[in-house]
This record gives sequence, structure tokens and C-alpha cells, in this order.
Amino acid sequence: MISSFRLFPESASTIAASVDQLYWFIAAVSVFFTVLVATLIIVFSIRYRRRKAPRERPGHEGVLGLELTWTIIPFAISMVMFVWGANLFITLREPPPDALQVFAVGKRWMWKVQHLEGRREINELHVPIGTPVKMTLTSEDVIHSFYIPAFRVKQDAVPGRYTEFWFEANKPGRYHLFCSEFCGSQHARMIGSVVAMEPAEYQAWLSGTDPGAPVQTMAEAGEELFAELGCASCHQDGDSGRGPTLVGLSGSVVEMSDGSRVLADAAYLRESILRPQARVRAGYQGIMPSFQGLVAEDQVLELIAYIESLTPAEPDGGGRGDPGPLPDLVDVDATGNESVASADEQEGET
Ligand code: HEC
Ligand SMILES: [Cu+2]
Repeated sequence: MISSFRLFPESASTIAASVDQLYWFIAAVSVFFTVLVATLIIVFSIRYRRRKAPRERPGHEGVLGLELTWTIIPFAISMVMFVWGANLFITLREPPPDALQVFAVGKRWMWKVQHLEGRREINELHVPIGTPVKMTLTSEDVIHSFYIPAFRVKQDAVPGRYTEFWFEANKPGRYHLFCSEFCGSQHARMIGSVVAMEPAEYQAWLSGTDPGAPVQTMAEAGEELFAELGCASCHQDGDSGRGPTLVGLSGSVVEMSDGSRVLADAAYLRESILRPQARVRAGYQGIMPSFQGLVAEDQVLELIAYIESLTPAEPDGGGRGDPGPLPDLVDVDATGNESVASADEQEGET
């Protein structure tokens, strides 16, 4: 199917039909007005051409009804495009919460893909059909762009940052994967394929027994790195170490030494590992060394997967608690600043 020429890419995701409908609507409107204007140019240039003895025509001030019509109708049409497009854009921006997570790192000139269960692949992406898949992207060098025409999705991979997009494949098959951001001399070779599989097949592929089969999940690989890199010497269970406990950190709201509050998402965890001084936890010294240059982007993703897997055993255990500190902080907010400080001192000391 890939070798045969086609004007339009195949449609293999739930969003593809809506993207195409909007595309055809805009194309139809454009064609209609192009033809209308071109026809009028020709008709008018014949009808109102200069004649031998031109008769002076009385000028007129304009026709209000006509002017209103050609203002309101195009306005309405462009608003339809806007609202329709914005809706679709928002849908494309917001991954469903239960989406399967997959990670991809762009590097001149390849895509390195990691699945949470540990499977890694290069220039290939295996996904189940009928399941929303959320991709987290980053780059090791320059800006790349992850483009799957058959799914009608495209997202830049930016060095130093995580970007996200999602899709839900609905037709098994093998589809093109492109880098669609010019990234250097071999850019055109930065291609691969996406394999959409039945969920059962995907499960079998994930835990395959072939030589490439994973020995560790991403979180397990991250745990090993955590020990190797000496993170554990400062970050122990409970707040006994020199650094804060990382249990329950992911998804919680933490306070910085400058008083600001930050949601501990993947981007924050990445920054904490590579540029720990950028934002220092309130109640701690900025003694954590930077791991910039010591860990590759895919290893950072593994460390994050490990940190995300650290959820408190019992709700009132040693950790910073379940992902419910936000109401706490809001509560504290209402009672004034002092209690914010004391709440955090407690966190730092216990
Ligand atoms: C020398 C001790 C030390 C080592 C080694 C260390 N850290 Fe830290 N880490 C800290 C301290 C202290 C803080 C709190 C101050 C700050 O935010 O920089 C911290 C903060 C963090 C945070 C943010 C925590 C929060 O609650 O906001 C993360 C995530 C983190 N470290 C991960 C790691 C990882 C992963 C490693 C290993 C690659 C590591 N650390 C190695 C001392 C250390
Ligand atoms: Cu590229």
C-alpha cells in the first residue's frame, strides 16, 4: 500500500475524517470564490470595456444592501472555518486521560521510540488500534517534527522541552512516519513507519520473546539509573536524605524557595534533573549537581518513569501524600501566608 501512489494519504485514525472534512470545506469555499472572482473579472472586462464613444454614466454612492451582503456572508463563512478549526485543534491538543503513553526522542537522523513496558524501537512505532495513544516528544539536537499523515497528526520535537500529541488508530496497517521539519542534510532520510495492530497483537509484540524483547520496563530501567547515578544517596524513602523524597512527587504541587508553586509534571522533573538550580524546593539547599550531559534524553525519560512510579504505599505514609495536595494548598492560601511557610517547613523536616 505504501508503494502505490495516491493523492491523499490513507485515513487510519479517529480524527482523520474530521480533518479531511474541514480540509474539503476550506478547499470548496476557496474554489467557489476563486471561480466567482475569475468569472466576474472576465464578464466585467468584456461588458464594461472601453468603447469608441464612451457614455458618461452617473456615478452612485454604493448600494448598502449589496455591501452588507458581501461583508456578512464571507464573515460568517470564515467564522465557520474558525470555530470548526479551533474545535478540532482543541480535540487534537487534549489527550484523553486514559491514553497509553509512548515516548519518542528525535536525533539526527532517526526517531528513538520507547514504550513504558520497556520496548524500544528505532524509526518504527507500534501502536494498538482502538486505544488513544499519547506521545511525548523531545529532541537531542535540533527541532524535528513527528508526522503521521495517515493519522493526520504532526507535532514538533523541540530540544530541551517535552511536547505532546495524541491519536487513536482505527485501522490496522503500516503507515508512513516522517520528520517534517528540515533538520539537516539527511533530513529526507529521517523516515520510518507506524504499525497499527490489533490490541492482542500489540500486547504480544510488547512482551515479545525475540532478541529485541525488553528485559526491563522504563521504570525499572530508571530505577537502575537512579542507583547508578547516585541519586539514591540524597533521595531516600521518607525525607531523611539531603534531598526531598520523590515518593508521590509526580503530579503534586510543590513550593519553590522563591515562594512560587509548581506542578511537578514531566517537564518539571526533567528540569530538576538537568538544571536543578533553576528552581530549588523551599526548605532545601541547592546542592543537587546537574546531570546535564551525563544522561541522554531517553534516560531522563526512564528516570521520570521511575519517579512517576513512586506512589506512596499508605495514604498517610512517609511521602508527601497522594496527588491531593492542591486542595491543601488552596486551604492554606485562604488562612494566610504564615501557615504556608509552616506547612512547608514541616514538609522539609519530617
Ligand atoms: C547531592 C545530593 C543529590 C543528588 C546526588 C541528587 N539530588 Fe535530586 N535533589 C537534591 C536536593 C537537595 C533537592 C532539592 C533542592 C532542589 O530542588 O534543587 C533535589 C531535588 C530533586 C528533584 C525535585 C524534587 C522536588 O520535590 O521538587 C528531583 C526530581 C530530583 N532531585 C531528582 C534527582 C535525580 C533523578 C537524581 C539522580 C540523577 C538526583 N536528584 C540526584 C539533592 C540531590
Ligand atoms: Cu528531523
